[in-house]
Amino acid sequence: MTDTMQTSTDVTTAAVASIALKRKVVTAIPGPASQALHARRAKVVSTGVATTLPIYIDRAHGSILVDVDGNQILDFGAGIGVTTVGHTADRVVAAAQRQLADLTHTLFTITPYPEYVQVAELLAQHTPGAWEKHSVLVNSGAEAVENGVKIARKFTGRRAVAVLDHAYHGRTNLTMAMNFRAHPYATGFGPLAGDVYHVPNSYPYRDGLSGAEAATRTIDYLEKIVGVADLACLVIEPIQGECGFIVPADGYLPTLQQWCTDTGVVMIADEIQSGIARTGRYFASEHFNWEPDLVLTAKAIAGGLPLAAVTGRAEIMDAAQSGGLGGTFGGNPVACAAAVAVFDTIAADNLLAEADRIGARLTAGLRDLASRSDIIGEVRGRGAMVAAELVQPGTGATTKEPNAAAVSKLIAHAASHGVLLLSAGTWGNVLRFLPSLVMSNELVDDGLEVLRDGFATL
Ligand code: PLZ
Repeated sequence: MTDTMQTSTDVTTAAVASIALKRKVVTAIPGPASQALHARRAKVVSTGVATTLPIYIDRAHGSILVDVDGNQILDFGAGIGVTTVGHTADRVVAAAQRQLADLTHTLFTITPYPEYVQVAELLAQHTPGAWEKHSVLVNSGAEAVENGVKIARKFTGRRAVAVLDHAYHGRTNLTMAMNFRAHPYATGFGPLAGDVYHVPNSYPYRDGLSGAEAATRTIDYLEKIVGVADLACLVIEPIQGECGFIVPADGYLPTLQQWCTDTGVVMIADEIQSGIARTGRYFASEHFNWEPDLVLTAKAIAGGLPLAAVTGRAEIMDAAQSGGLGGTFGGNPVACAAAVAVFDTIAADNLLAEADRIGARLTAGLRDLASRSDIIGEVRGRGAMVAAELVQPGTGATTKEPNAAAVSKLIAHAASHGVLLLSAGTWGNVLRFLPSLVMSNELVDDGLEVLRDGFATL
C-alpha cells in the first residue's frame, strides 16, 4: 500500500515538475480535447455555472496552466486571486499531502486539532491592529461575510448592514443582497435578505472627491437612510475587487473607521480578494492606515484549498454564544495545513516584495500603453492587484464612458495567444491583473507584449 501511495505521489510531482514555465500555444484555443469536454459538460453541468475561457486544465505550476490539449497558458487570474503563492506551490502541496494522510477530518467543534489553532495564530499575528484577536474558520468567502455580519449583529444588538456602491460580497442569500450588481448575481433569486443598505463609495477616478469629502458623503447617507441606532456593521472591501479594483482616496477608510468607533458600529474589512500578500502587504487595509474591527479572509489563504476566516477584536468575536459559530467542514485540517504553508511561503520567499516587483512592472507597462492609447482611462492598484479601466475613445477627460467592448476584444485576443486575463468592473470595462507572486519578469513582459499586440488590433 505504501509503495503504491509513494508511486502516485512521485507521478504527480514529476508531472508538475515537467512543466516548462513558459507560454506555449499548440492548438487553436480551445483545442479539440477541450471542445470535446465542453460538449460533455453541456449535458451534465448547469448553464447557471458560467465559463470565462472554455479550456479544460490538466495541471499547473507557478503561473502556468497546462490544458488538456497541451497548451501552456500564462495565468494573470490565479483563480481570481487564489493561487497567490503560485499553482501547486511546493510547500503547500507537501503540507496538504502530509496532512491528508495524517488526519483529514474530525470536525473542530467535536474534537479539535492543532492546525486550526495555528491558522488562527497566524491571522491574529498578521491582520492589522495590535489588540487581542480571535478567529472562526469557515469554507468560503461568502460564508465569512455571513459570519462577520452575524457576529456584528450579536455584539451590537442592532440589525442593519451597510455596504458600498460597487461592492461584491458573494452568492449566498445575505451576500446577494450586499452586492452592487443585481445581474447576474441576484436576478430572479429573491426574496433577498432585508436590512441591507447601499451607500456611496470613494471612486476617485469617477467622483473626483478627496477621502474626507467621500467619507462625509458616505456618513451622511449612513445617518440619513440607515440611522446609527439600527446599524450593526459597515462592510467594505479596502480595494473593491469584482467591480473594478477601485482604490479609495486616502483618508476615506480611517475616517469611516473613526465614525464607526464613535457610534458603536462594527467596521468589517472584506479582504477576501485583496488580502494575503496580494497587494505587497499582508492586508490591503494597511495601505490606507485602516485597522478594521473585523477582517474577512478567503481565496488565497490556503493556496487553492477551500478555507476562509473571520478575525477580529476578541470582545466582538466572543459575543457569539458557544455553539453559535461553526459548520462541518469549517477549518478542515488539510486546508489549514495548506494555509500554514502559505504563510511560511510568503515569509520564506519574500512574497510581499515580489508583489511589489510584479506590480511595478505591470503598472509601468500599462502606463506606457496608456500614453499611446486614448482608451485607457486609468491604471490603478496596489502591489500585484492591478487594473486598467477602459473608456470610449476621447472620453477620458470628460464623460469617461465605459468601454466593455474593448475589454472583451482584448481578453479574447489574449486567450487566443495563451494568456488568461480577467475582466472586472460594474460596466465590465476593467482589465484586471491578479498574477501569482512567483511570476517572473520575463512572463510579465511576455503577457504585456501580447496585450500590446491586442491594443494594436483594436
Ligand atoms: N468578497 C471581495 O471577491 C469572491 C467571485 C467569483 P467566495 N470573488 C470572486 C464568482 O463569480 O463567484 C469574493 C470577493 C469578495 C467575497 C467574495 C465571495 O467569496 O469564496 O466566492 O464565496
